[in-house]
Amino acid sequence: MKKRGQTQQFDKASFKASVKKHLVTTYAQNIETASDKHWYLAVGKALAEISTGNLLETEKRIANAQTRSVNYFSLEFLIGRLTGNNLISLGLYEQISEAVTELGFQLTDLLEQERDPALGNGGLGRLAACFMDSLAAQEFPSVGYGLHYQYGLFQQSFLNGHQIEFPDAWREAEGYPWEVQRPELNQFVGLYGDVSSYTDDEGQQHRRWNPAVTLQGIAWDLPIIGYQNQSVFPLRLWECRAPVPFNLAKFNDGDYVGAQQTQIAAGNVTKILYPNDNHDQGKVLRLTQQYFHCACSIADIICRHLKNGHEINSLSKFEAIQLNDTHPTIAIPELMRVLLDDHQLSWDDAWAIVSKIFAYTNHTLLPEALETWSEALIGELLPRHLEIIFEINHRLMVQVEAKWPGNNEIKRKLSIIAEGQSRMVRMANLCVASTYAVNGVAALHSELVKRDLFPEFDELFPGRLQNVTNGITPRRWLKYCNPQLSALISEKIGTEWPAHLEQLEAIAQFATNTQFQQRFAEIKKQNKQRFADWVAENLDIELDTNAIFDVQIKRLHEYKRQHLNLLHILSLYHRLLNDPTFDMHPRVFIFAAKAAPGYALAKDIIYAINKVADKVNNDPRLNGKLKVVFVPDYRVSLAEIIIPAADVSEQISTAGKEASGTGNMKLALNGALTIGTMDGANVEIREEVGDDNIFIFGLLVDDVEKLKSEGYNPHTYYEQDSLLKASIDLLDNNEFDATDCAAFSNIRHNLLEGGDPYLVLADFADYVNAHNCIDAEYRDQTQWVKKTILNTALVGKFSSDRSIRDYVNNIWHLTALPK
Ligand code: 26M
Repeated sequence: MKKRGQTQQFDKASFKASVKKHLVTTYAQNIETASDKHWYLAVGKALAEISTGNLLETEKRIANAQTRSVNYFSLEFLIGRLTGNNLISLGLYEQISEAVTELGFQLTDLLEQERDPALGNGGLGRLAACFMDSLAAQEFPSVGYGLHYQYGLFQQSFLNGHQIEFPDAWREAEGYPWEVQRPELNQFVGLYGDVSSYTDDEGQQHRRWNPAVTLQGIAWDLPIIGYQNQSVFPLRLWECRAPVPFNLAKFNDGDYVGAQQTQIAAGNVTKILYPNDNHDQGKVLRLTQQYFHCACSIADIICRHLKNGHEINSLSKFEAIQLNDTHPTIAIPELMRVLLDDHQLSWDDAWAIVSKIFAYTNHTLLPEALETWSEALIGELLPRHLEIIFEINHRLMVQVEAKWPGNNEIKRKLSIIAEGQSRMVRMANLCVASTYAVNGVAALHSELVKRDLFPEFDELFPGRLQNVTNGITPRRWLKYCNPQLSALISEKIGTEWPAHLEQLEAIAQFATNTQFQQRFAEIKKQNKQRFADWVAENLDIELDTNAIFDVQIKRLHEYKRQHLNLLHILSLYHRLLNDPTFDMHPRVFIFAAKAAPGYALAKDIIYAINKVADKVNNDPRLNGKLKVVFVPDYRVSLAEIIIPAADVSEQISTAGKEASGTGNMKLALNGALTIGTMDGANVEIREEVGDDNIFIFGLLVDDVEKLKSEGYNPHTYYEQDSLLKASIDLLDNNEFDATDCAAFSNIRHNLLEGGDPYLVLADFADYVNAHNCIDAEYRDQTQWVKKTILNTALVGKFSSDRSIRDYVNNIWHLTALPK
């Protein structure tokens, strides 16, 4: 047998020939005149030849191993650019760089040509991408299932400070070089129609769904390349098309255009990623997307299972399905339907399989984000699935009755169907009732899932509710994005750490070593310079790298409290102008965030920050002490240059609202100190780095609940804190904007008259205080650098490799592929 090495065999001459071949034959370009973009595409295609071969090899190894796989179901995979990262995983970065140089180009320039595949909104989608990377790195058999959106998350730009959105054609005209179609895996999916009964030859009663519409699922695979292990696992994305022949009857009637109607409708299904984040809207097209995803993916899993020679009854022995939030929940009734109606299993046999296959991850407690679908809508689109949901609910209610006889209140709470004006299906309840494991994404969040969201389910199904703390891949979020720091670390502790992040702890011993401190600080400085150069070139703002780079990068949402950050900036502005004794170390406040297009207040906050930025950046009275930069179009590739440049990481959500956060982990890993509330994974970051190396402020979860139940009144804070009053009043006196004050007064109104739902005012004073500590401590560079080193050293727990091992050991029960 051929021995599999750690890294890919490589022949430079044939690689260069392959690049040229793709340039000419795939992209129809002349060698002499082709642009950087076409060279990047050709390099990508030449590399994809290697990964596609390895993908097929890995597929065979999994089939031979006769072992369990996990199928990660997610409506979002925010993978970011693949080429640079894949070169690292293949262990070919240096060699390809050399080959590209010989072809007359700089590899780094070509890598800049790649668009981010933005097939996700934020944390949830990025988590799915990190998990795929860690599954591959540790060679756990796995498939990621998602949608092949034609347009990813909108591109953001600012027009006079206002967010405007453009479609994101991430594949451009040429297609994405890393993806490969798998026509033999294409599927058909039904929708609408009715359900009928029939009796089989043995006198058994069955139900049959007769869909009125059929869609086709086109399978595209993206390679997830294992870190220096040569295994490649698929991220399988489904594109929706109308099946050909489309409407033959109409076609033959001569209605050629009418015959294509269905094609146009089918083309809509995977046209666009919904840009919501932590907010449910209940649109039919979204449910169609969800079902289309689940039907294709379930069918694919069953095909693979049968093709590998297994019985349908052994499905749960070989397959686990992880639901990334409730978005793919319809997979549960879909698998029941297939087992009952297509494979003619009894309910009990089908349920025995289904209830051992699915596990569900909860990512939020926000009520507005908990998905419900109207019973009427599901009944119309998926009539058979609604019947199955009713039956699951009926059996659940029987269990509830047995445990709490006669208790209708608990029945109402746990029921999958919410009673009311129009009856709604609660997807989270369906998940908890049908899966064998439910997990929250950080220790605190998982406790709140048990205590506040599902206490009765926790009693009914003891042990089902668990925790798996999130993580991030150290390959992209340290090795790739911060090459200088990575080299320094490797010099000290060897090169194994990207696959064993807990080893970073060994650099803690250098935290007080003057020479190491100097080198660490020098690298931070250079990373700040790299970002400052980017800002100068793209935004025409000059930044001083001696200033504190204070970073808040995440979706724009009230609960994340970018407006608390803004109020602090206004307080500094106020003090600089009005208090002659006030001194501060220069600061640059860096924001990047997209607002959901329909979220008016979030857009107002963006506008307000932009206007404040315009003013403070150009106000000579401030002596350059205060700068504000709102970087447009936040995306993975931008995070890769901001994160290594950060001194301070803003993680300031209202306690209890941020399930985990993962940007907090990326920033700490790259040596930024966190200013944060006791929320999500901040709690665990504090545990790891120690109280001296993090700035914690604000109300705790229990304080928040107590204050709210006592009747929170933001006015009392406003009246009693003169700095807060001065800062809020700056929102209302045309200081920053003479043309459109509505945005500013909307924010002020939300905080004062709107009841300040996220307790911004209640946390303001403590937040300002924590920032004062940062200012003081930054001035002692020796101490500061020591703390940043300790942050990098002590956050090894937050490798997504560890998260994946937690899933594997406690939920999926997989074994890694043999070497
Ligand atoms: C809902 C309905 C319609 C369309 C889209 C949605 C939707 C999309 C994304 C709802 C929520 C979405 O993502 C939520 C999210 O990103 N949650 C974050 O998950 C991270 C990973 O676990 C956590 O770290 C964050 O704390 C959590 O906010």
